[in-house]
Amino acid sequence: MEMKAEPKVKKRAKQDLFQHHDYYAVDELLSEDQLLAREAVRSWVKQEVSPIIEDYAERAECPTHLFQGLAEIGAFGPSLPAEYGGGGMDEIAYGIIMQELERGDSGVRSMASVQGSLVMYPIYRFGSEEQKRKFLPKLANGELIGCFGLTEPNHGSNPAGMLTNIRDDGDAYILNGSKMWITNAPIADLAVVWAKDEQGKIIGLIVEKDSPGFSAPVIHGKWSLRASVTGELVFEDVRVPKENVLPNVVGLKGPLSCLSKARYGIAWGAIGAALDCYDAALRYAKERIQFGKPIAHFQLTQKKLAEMITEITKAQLLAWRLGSLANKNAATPAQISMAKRNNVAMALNVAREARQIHGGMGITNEYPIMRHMMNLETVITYEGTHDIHLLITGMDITGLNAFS
Ligand code: TGC
Ligand code: FAD
Repeated sequence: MEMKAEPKVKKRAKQDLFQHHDYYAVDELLSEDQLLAREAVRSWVKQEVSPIIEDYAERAECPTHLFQGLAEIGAFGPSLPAEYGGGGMDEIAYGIIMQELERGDSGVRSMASVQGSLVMYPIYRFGSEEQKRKFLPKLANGELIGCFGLTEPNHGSNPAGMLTNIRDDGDAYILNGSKMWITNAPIADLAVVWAKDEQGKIIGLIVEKDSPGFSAPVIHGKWSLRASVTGELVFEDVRVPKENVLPNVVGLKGPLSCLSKARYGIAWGAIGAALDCYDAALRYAKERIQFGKPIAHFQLTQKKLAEMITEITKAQLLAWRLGSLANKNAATPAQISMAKRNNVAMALNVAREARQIHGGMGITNEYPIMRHMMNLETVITYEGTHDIHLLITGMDITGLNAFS
């Protein structure tokens, strides 16, 4: 991708006053490396993201110059092996990095989630050695930007019904179909695309940007995730060399395994958005005077703040425990679903309560609340909707499949 330099527009540099909140001393459960990773990403977010993000979100423009910085702080594939350009860290460090990024903006966390968990991870897990060597280091250092194409216009929650297909043509496959709602699609150099072969089996392909017949138009008009670019992927008789097929997976478990990796990151990420809203609301409540007192003095405001930190604390503990399981390779997809669902819904509720505490000011871009709230409407939908994750839990505990 050709990176745009940060434009020299006059921007209101926002002061980022965020302070961490750790009511149950969860930090005591973290290793020195995990804490160091958190500090590094937090200070990068304060310096590079917070001052510009409201302006980019307002203009509905992706701050593409941040890809380079994200690569430099190791946000792409933090828990993938270092030999392929990953960070070589553990799953909790990966989660914490996502939390800090989403504290800045869900769209910035999305840039990292897609690149690391939905593009690098499938190539690492299902790719050939040649594919790994060719693509992973350049994805890790931000030289190449990738996207992940699973959702279609008529198949969102039910990707098994996908219509995108390939036909054998000697040394290549001919790819036809379309994908919808694809993060980073319009700026990506390559797309990991899931399609059905002539036997109806789902396989993964790496489709490179300049392939004739391949286009990636922008989806305009989003009121959510405005600092992230979303597009379609359109394939009209695109020739994909057979060497670009991911050789080591067949079936829906391929893309769903990538989703498990990314959903795990979102379970942590959402806590970051919630912490930012809570932090702003706590500060505002102590400063804003009504009826001769700070509004924090009133019981109804205290109820809101107390419930917010209670829910954040529960989410922090859920994420930490999930991370401990993931470090032993023992986190099940259903456990990941529970944490993604709970923590994103928690963050959205915290954002709504924080908005109330800010009164009229809460709807302005002087505070991060509305941006987080609008972003979280996407986060509660993508990577499996709130209800789909509930049904995954339902299936896991009853053994009965509500999808069929
Ligand atoms: P089902 O029969 O249940 O499963 C098919 C095969 O997959 C396995 N499996 C998983 N493997 C790993 N991780 C998971 N989370 C898995 N879930 C299922 C399963 O064991 C089975 O394996 P095998 O060996 O028996 O073949 O499949 P189903 O068709 O009944 O679907 C179940 C359902 C509804 C849960 C699934 O389709 C689903 O999760 N739907 C939601 C779709 C979704 O999340 N889409 C996300 C698109 S990507 C995106 O949103 C990126 S946003 C990025 C950003 O900007 O951050
Ligand atoms: P639908 O599946 O049509 O669902 C509509 C409603 O019906 C939801 O409330 C859902 O919960 C409900 N529903 C569906 N089935 C059931 C059921 N069985 N029981 C009860 N209720 C049900 N996808 C990608 O592949 N790659 C990306 O990079 C990507 N990025 C995205 C970025 C953004 C900004 C957005 C908004 C989406 C992105 N997505 C991406 C797509 C996302 O994963 C889908 O939007 C999501 O999976 C839901 O699919 P859908 O929008 O088609 O909704």
